[in-house]
Amino acid sequence: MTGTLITVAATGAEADKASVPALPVTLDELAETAVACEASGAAVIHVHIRDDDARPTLDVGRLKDTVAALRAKTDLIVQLSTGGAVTDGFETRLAVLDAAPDACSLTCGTVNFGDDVFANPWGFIKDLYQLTQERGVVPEFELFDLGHVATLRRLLREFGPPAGGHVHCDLVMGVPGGMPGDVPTLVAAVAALPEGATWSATGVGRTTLPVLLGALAAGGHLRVGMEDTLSYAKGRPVASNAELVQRAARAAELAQRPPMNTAEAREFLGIAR
Ligand code: KMH
Ligand code: ZN
Repeated sequence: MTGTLITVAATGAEADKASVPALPVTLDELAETAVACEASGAAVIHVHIRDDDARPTLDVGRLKDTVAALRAKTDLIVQLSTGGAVTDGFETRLAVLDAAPDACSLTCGTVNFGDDVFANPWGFIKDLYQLTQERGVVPEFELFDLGHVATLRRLLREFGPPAGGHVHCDLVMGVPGGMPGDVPTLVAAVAALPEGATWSATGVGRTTLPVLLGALAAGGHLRVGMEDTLSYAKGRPVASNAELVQRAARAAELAQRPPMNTAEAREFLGIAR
């Protein structure tokens, strides 16, 4: 049994700064969050950025500045979102790799996303996957539904292993329209993964704790953060990403699988520094 890889998804594309003042939206806020989360046990940061009006953007210049700032201030693995917001087009999402991150998310299928649709058709998925291979950016396969595992298997069959050589997935559970965030579904999704794949799980909203505890019990890794969770407990808003990382780290310690440090995480994911 290995230690626990903790990823912090600090901002996301959906929450509104006016309603969630603790959300990190500027580069300074993000860097400050990143430093606190690394000190609390995170090894990976999953990054969405915002523009000057705190709206989601995939502007490549800003993404480059973000990668540089996070590298200057932390040793965290910088994983840029290629999912962006539901309104982002495919070309814009492919261009995220121009910012040369260590890693990126790669969602393995379309999913209903509340009242919206998060579009990931096969043509886009395979173009993005091949680009990660060309650029040496390590993908994390985001699975919002069980059917996404079939597409992951197809990618590996048709195009071979990812950059870094290791398949690591993230089960994104509890999105309205995706797979539910409960233990039976978690067990079914893990059983469907390709041989040798490792996985993290994240439960959105009120599925946060069942998914966190189920993932630890089943030998998985954790993604936490304000992209997915805005209530720490009933009636108590999340005060910072760091407190979510601290709670995950405490649970991992309790499970006797303490958080991996960044060097261990790089080795685990096949990411060179
Ligand atoms: N914001 C969602 C539409 C990712 O980062 O790759 C997509 C998302 C997945 O957050
Ligand atoms: Zn994301």
